Amino acid sequence: MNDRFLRACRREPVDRTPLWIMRQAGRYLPEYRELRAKADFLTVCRTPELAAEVTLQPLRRFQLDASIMFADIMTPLDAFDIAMTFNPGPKVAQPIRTRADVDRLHAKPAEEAVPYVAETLRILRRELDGRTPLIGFCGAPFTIAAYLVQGEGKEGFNALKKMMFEAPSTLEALLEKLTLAMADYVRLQAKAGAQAIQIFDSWVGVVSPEDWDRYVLEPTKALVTAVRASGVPVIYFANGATTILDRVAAVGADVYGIDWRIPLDEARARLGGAPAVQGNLDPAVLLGPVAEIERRAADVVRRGGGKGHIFNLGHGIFPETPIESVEALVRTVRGA
Ligand code: 1CP
Repeated sequence: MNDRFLRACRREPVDRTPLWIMRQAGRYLPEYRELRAKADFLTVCRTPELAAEVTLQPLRRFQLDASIMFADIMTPLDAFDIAMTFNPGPKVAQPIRTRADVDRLHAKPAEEAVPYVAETLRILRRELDGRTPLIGFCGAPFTIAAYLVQGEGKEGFNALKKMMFEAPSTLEALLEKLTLAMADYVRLQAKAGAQAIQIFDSWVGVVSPEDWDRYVLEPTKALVTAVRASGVPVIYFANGATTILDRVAAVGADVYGIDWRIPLDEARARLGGAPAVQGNLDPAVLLGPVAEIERRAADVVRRGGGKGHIFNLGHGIFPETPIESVEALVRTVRGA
């Protein structure tokens, strides 16, 4: 059984630094593109056999130390019956803009809304058979709210910011509902076999420290607490939040995902030294030559300091990444 990743989450000694790649299943893989030519994105997410197949694709090519179930951060919003399309990112048919919009949201239990996610996880545990641990995930309340209010991924998220300053209690009410729904969703995942949960806060970098304190800290902490109560370690990835890492550390995660905008050893010091870290190679390095990939990846391994470090990119892998770059990366991290 390969348990390097789980041992690193717990800061136990490992024989070498474990490695997985954010968005490791997806568009940079020709076999993913081939499957997607036959089935649209939501169909893949909602069909357990297809979602499990896509999850396993990168494992067949690369010697990675963790698998992450295939879904999207917007998947659990099926509990609220929120209509959306993907092109390629999520687009919400009717963005949430008013107090009445928030009050209308009633979540079904995750078990009823997204049984296919639980089934995907059960298939994967069986298929993986201990080859790698299986990671489940969800979006952080703030990042999900950003998509719901803005309606899509957009630089700055001004519609969300407008709500923040114009109607703070509306945003707080939305965050509260999302926190409960995500907690229910991660409990379902842990019960179905997820061995760790990563919380993606991809857009939290847009907030000021004052707004972090008011809108991000409590909902995130509550979600982290819910994950830990279900018995699995939690990774919190706060993208773009390197300037407020002291605040980030207060959410109480087991592992902190670090983007590439800060040296990893510095990040660990700013987090107070204790927790495990995950990261943090700039994903764009994989668009460069092999020699540079090797040099930069080895530097990340060195700064990670071995114990309590999980190697990853500082954000998701780009769709245009050459396969040979990923091969060079995996070779370097395994041999370093
Ligand atoms: O066309 C396609 O095939 C769809 C592209 C795609 C894929 C492959 C989307 C739409 N989502 C996914 C899968 C996905 N999304 C995974 C599983 C893959 C893996 O990690 O192996 C995960 C973990 C996510 C999570 C996700 N979705 C995040 C958080 C991670 C991050 O990169 O910050 C975010 C922000 C999203 C939103 C989203 N969904 C899809 C896209 C292209 C995006 C981001 C861009 C946007 O908002 O427009």
